[in-house]
Amino acid sequence: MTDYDFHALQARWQPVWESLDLFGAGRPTGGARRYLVDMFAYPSGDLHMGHAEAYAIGDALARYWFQRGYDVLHPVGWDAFGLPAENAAIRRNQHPADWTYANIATQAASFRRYGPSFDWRTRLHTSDESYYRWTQWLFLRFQRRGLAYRRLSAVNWCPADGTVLANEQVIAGRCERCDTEVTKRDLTQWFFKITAYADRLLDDMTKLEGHWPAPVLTQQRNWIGRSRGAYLNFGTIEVFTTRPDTVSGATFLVVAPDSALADELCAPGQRPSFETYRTEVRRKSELDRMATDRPKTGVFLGRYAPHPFTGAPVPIWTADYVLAAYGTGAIMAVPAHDQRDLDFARTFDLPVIPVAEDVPDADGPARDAAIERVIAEAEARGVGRGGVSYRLRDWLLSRQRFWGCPIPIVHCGRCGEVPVPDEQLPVRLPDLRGAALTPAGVSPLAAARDWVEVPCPACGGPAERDTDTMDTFVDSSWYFLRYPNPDYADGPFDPEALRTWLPVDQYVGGNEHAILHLLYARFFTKVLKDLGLVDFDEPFRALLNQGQVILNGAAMSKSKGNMVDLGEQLDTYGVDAMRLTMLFAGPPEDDIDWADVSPAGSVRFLGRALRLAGEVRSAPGADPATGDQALRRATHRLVRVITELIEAHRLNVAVARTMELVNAARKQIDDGHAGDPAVRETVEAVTIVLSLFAPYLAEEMWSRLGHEPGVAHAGWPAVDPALAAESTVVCAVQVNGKLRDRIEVPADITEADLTALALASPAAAGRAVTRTIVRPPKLVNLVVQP
Ligand code: ANZ
Ligand code: ZN
Repeated sequence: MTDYDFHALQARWQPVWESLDLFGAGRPTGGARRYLVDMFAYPSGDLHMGHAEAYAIGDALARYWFQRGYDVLHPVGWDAFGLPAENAAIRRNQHPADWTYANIATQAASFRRYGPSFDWRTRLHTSDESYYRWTQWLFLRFQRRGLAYRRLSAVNWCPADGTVLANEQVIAGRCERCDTEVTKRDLTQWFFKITAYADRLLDDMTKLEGHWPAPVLTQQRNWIGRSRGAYLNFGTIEVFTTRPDTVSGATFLVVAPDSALADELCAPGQRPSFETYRTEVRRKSELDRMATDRPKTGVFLGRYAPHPFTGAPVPIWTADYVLAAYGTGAIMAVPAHDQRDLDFARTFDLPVIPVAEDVPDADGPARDAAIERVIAEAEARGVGRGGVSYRLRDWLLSRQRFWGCPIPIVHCGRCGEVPVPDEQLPVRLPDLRGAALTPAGVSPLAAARDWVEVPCPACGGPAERDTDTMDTFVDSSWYFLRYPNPDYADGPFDPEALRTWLPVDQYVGGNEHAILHLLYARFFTKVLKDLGLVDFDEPFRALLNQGQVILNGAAMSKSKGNMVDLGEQLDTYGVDAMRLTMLFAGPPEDDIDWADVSPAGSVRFLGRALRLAGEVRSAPGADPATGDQALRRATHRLVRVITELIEAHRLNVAVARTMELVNAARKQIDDGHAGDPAVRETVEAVTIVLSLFAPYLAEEMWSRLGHEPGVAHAGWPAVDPALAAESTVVCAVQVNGKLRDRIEVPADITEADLTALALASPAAAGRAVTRTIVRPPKLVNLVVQP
């Protein structure tokens, strides 16, 4: 019934495409440009279903831009450093580099089969020396500006694995790998001072409004968490409160148990119970501590502080529901207004005093006025000030792990932290193998003594390299800047190429990156702007979050054993049917349940489309104007609609409309009109539209239609507005109020188009029109000099 052999098509066209170098963007023509970035892949194993979906979406958009004649940059690269690769390699007794580059080779081969419109010259791997050299260079620019600094910090610690864990590796308070309860440990760590950019990260989001998914913007706002309120002094203890208007109801203070303040304040008699409590608290995750429904626990510290307005002694407690890292790490408790404070007061029998001039919590304006009054009074008395607090913390970037970018700092007993000079970059990873890679409490790099011990770059004395590596989110915070010229040797990115391509017009990726990666990339861009290295302050103009591919309502995971293997699916249904299924399943943002879709149905549809191409009997270039007008109107209307749908990223509906086009052509052929040039027009339009969704098949159709290979650049089908109009109406053309002509116009014609048509009509010929009165679509009155 069909001769659709997708394996044969893939084998035929893949080498042709490679030889034609269809998507090289190295040579922009000077026309309008579009830069599309798919979030780059993490090389753990082969490509999976999630990649197939994301890249089908990104590629459809990139190919659309190619067809519209833009200069398009659609790059490819790998986020190649990182902990999962390191762990997987250690488990397999392999070196992380060997494991990672083997996976990259596998994924690259899979990409070539999948056929995205990548410019392979952009290819980069963040673990290459030629890349991480510049990650280090950038780190040093941040450090010089005071935006990278070191301080003691409590980190997640897995006692069983003897290693520090990233927050993402702590699942419900336990180590993701061995399920041991995670504790806190104090280590000196590197941080990026992202908090210095909190306001700009928040305020610049107005530029992204309407171009980024609203939930992502909301999540970023909440993550940054700017609260307005006041800092009030209870003696030497400063608290942050969003409700200074309730200060008269403050009956006790609570200090975070893991703060230095609690430790300082604790009276000698209370120390044993305080320390026992603190040990307990350190085992708990922040999330647990913040949960409102937990029974309240805490310890009296044996001290009092004076109330800022009355001077009355207020008892100081410590309790886990106050976090060290938010506000000042200390609160005034107002049990009459705050539920957690009330629960605590009831548990420990502390007084509850209603606020005198009781402000209804819900009455915004009255409350705001009361807040302003109290702030003014506190400022007048010198016991406080209005201020803001942020939930955002500085970005902890040190990792005590091997497979990452080494931190280019040397520690010297005499000179302190000394940056490695630029000309000595990159600081290469030491050549460690086998057991030396296994983390054991300190970074594995510390074991490479001949690597660690170096002369101080400043004084030449004995010194040691920093043995931490950087969080992989550092690598991914700037890769999109290097893509346009990944071989650039004079800096992290080529300023000329940057001017050509940046910022990114469309970023495509999963919403697991709604916060960290996207926030970090935005932060980097702003710092680079301040350093004068780029001239824009938002990296991604538009963002599309594709959904996930799930199965029977559940996320696919190795541990659940419900993975659908992409390779097997591609073997069974072919690349094009897989891509089409991904796009047709629903809006790009929605999850796709693989149990609900039909790749076999996609195969059948593609087979029907292919058959059309073999049946067209008119010659290439035949004038469709002589063909069936009803088919032409259907075609132009559908192409117009498909264009609008693609522009709006409603790819699933665009696929559905393409199916209608196929049906329309089919009917005309079945009615015996295979030689009608209008049929060719329709089938060519189908082919070009399908080149976005099913490129191998489209190339084959294009060839059967008698064209040279390279359907990717055939050019988007031109829409004739008259044919594409939903319907036409007859418009009266009057001259000085008298009917002179009737013209057929699209029912939805614009005022400008109708004016132009009327002025070109015979009724206007040779007359000096002084004014036009246009009532689209039915009436035009031309006012002329008598
Ligand atoms: C007194 C008060 C009365 C408060 C009241 C709230 C309601 P957001 O909006 O999230 O910024 N708080 C301050 N620092 C804290 C910390 N380190 N750990 C836990 N809670 C802390 O929350 C600000 C409010 O959270 C602050 O205002 C403080 O409690 C508490 F009717 O002060 B409030
Ligand atoms: Zn020195």
